Amino acid sequence: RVQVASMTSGPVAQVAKTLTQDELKKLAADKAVEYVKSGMVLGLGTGSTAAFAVAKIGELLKEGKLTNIIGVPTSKRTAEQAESLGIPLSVLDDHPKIDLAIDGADEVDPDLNLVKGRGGALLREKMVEAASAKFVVIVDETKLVDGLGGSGLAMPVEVVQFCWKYNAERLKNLPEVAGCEVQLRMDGDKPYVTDNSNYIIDLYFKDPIKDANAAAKAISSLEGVVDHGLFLNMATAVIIAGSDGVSVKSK
Ligand code: ABF
Repeated sequence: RVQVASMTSGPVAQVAKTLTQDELKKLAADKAVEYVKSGMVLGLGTGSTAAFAVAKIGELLKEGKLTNIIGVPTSKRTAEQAESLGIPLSVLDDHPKIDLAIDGADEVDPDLNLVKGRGGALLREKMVEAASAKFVVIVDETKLVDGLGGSGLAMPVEVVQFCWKYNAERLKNLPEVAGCEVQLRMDGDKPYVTDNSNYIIDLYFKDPIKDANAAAKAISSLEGVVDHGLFLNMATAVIIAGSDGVSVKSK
């Protein structure tokens, strides 16, 4: 739980309000949905924070406060949630231009570069968000890092199933990610399989990645790598909910 202090008027009285991480995620999501206008084609993100945004869009549609929205989901999970809320859905084949995408992230650096994909949906997220005129990221303040890879948590790489061990070894040996540990993502006692029938190899760093652009390029250059969780220069704005309230950072 995170302490949020709000000032009352009069003598210096401070009312401390305690918000859960979920409440912070919802604050960021609701703020992002303020950017949504009727008639927009929307990229719908994946993950617990994005789910709050999808829920809010569904609510506004139901109340008639938003109309003519088309959602392009970034995962099967999000498609199911959106469908259950009555949000009309489409795909990039039919709507290649998206007005606004809203999605969470795992790490945000000071230049608004991101690590995404711990939820396993990185490929569709990247495709949809790259096709979006605006990409608004929603996070609670625990996602802020000084350098990508710095949280010590996984940076995912989606690979084809064929000879994944060979590719895990090649990833580990790339000088651009020197020192990282690699691990096949599991789902119980079986490998985790993405919506695109691929595997995920998670990279763990002891220190932030020195040159994220060089790392992204080197990882992408390996045959059999489908995509990776480095989302560089993609975010238009990042909405951060934290102990000081909600702030919006944009480039
Ligand atoms: C998606 O959801 C992913 O890119 C990221 O891995 C994850 C963040 O999840 P949460 O919002 O649940 O922390 O945005």
